[in-house]
Amino acid sequence: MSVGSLLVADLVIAVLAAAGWLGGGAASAARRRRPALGLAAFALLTTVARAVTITALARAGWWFAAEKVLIAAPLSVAAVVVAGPRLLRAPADIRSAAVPLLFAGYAEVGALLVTVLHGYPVSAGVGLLAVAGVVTATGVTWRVLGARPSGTVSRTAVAVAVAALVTGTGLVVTPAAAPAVPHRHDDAAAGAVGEPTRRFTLTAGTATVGVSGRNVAAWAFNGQVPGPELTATVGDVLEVTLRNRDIGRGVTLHWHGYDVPNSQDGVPGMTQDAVLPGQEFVYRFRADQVGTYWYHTHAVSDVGVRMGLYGVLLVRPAPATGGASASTDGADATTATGVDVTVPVHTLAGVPLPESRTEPVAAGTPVRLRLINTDSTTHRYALAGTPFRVAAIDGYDLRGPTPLADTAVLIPAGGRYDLVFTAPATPVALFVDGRAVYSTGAVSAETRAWPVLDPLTYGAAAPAPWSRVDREFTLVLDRGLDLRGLLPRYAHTVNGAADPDIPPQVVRQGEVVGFTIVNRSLFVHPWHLHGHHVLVLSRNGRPVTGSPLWLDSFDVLPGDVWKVAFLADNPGTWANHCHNLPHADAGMMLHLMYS
Ligand SMILES: [Cu+2]
Repeated sequence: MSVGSLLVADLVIAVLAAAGWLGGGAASAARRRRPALGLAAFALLTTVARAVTITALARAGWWFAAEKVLIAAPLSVAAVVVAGPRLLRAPADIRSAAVPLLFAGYAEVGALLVTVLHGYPVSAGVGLLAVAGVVTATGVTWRVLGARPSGTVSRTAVAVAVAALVTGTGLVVTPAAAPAVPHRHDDAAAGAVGEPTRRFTLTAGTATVGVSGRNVAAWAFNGQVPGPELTATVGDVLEVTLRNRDIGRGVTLHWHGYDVPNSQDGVPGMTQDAVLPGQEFVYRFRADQVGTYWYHTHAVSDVGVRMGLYGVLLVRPAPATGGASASTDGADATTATGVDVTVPVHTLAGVPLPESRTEPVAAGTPVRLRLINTDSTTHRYALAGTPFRVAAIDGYDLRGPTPLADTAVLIPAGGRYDLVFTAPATPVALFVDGRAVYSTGAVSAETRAWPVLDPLTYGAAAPAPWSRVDREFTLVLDRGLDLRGLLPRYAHTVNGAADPDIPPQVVRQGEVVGFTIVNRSLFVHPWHLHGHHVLVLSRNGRPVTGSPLWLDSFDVLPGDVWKVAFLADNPGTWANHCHNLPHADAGMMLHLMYS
């Protein structure tokens, strides 16, 4: 069973146990003997069964089980010890079992709330608050049901509840060390990248665009969705003037996957101010990474990108100068003579983009399909009718990619895969989530049952460029109640905190920095570090056995533990966040800073 499934199973069992005890308690209070005994027996079994899921989660990693071992398990033991004997005795007056059964229910609910509202890391304060809640609810129940606890029991219960409440609240509200405020990094060197050789102007504005025969309201660059495709040759200096016509909440340009100087990274409030209506901002950087990238606004990005403020950035290798060009691994579809197709996938007002297109390609032509996922969730791509290779992921060529056939690829939010093949005499079609978006002729293929490529085992291995890690961080992804803002919110959290209260990660230039990313939530989190590509070391304890993988976007599934590392070689203050943009907006964003 995967850790993700275990997390779900544990949650379901905990809910069933709580419901069983509460239902049994309510039935016994109503003197309904059979349902009371039945529900309580069910609750007893599920409570005991939970020991199995908690133990399994603890074995998978302490992050997954900390609060379950330290808070849920003791509360469950208390529930079984208090309610179990009553149940076994099956008293003649079933109502006498109501308070113990309800106590067990409150204990299970308390533990459940700790997991759902607080999660990781566990704290004594939260444990005490849970105890206070359980004792208080039991005391109130006792009075309401007219039972007569002895004076000593009453006084003890009140004392325990008050002490736990006061201590727990104190521990929970005591502010942690306030994170340093990310500072503006004015990178004076950014203007020194040379004379511009590729100039573009992107004007952001509200627009009505036609998609699939419908007119939809969008936010567009130069009136089109996606925005203009920006192309360059490696070594060019790009100068992109961003103008905002009428996007009231402001816009910026973030070069997704492009490790630009910090001042050009386009994160409002960190590297620049948002460009407001009537304003402009000029980005300038050298195109020193070959490959498939994209740009998008980073101002109110969950809305802005969804509404259409994105486009493709394509940097081609320098043309070969005389003689045979040195072929690199996987680059068998040379773009100079072949067909080069960009497929930026997006969902605009519920309509999937791009629209389907068919273009015949002569047999023998090298084809490169540049698949780009600009949505906030994973898409599944399947190329039917030809063997192919994955030449590059996130702009970086893979080493020794082998031919694949009848195999799908999953691309995380923000990610890019370049597929290459030589056009056969028969038609080829690319399906995205079962929909044909590009084809060279009519193809009928059922691709849904195809296996999915695991990039961690694909291609030829090579030794890591470093044998050391100078600094390590662990990011535990979860959900939790965030009470620090103006309004309480159910945030997506990192190490129990939500933006802007997540302490920044501080590194020094030249260090090799290791990250462990743990997902103990039930959501997929596509992780995205700005300004750097990370080298994947392992996933769920299994090291990478294929080509080195340099990623800027990778899906951390529920229950996953990824270990990655990067070289701190691009000074500044960088966003480090989930690229499911509503998640980032709901707190899952922190900062990487150079000291
Ligand atoms: Cu997320």
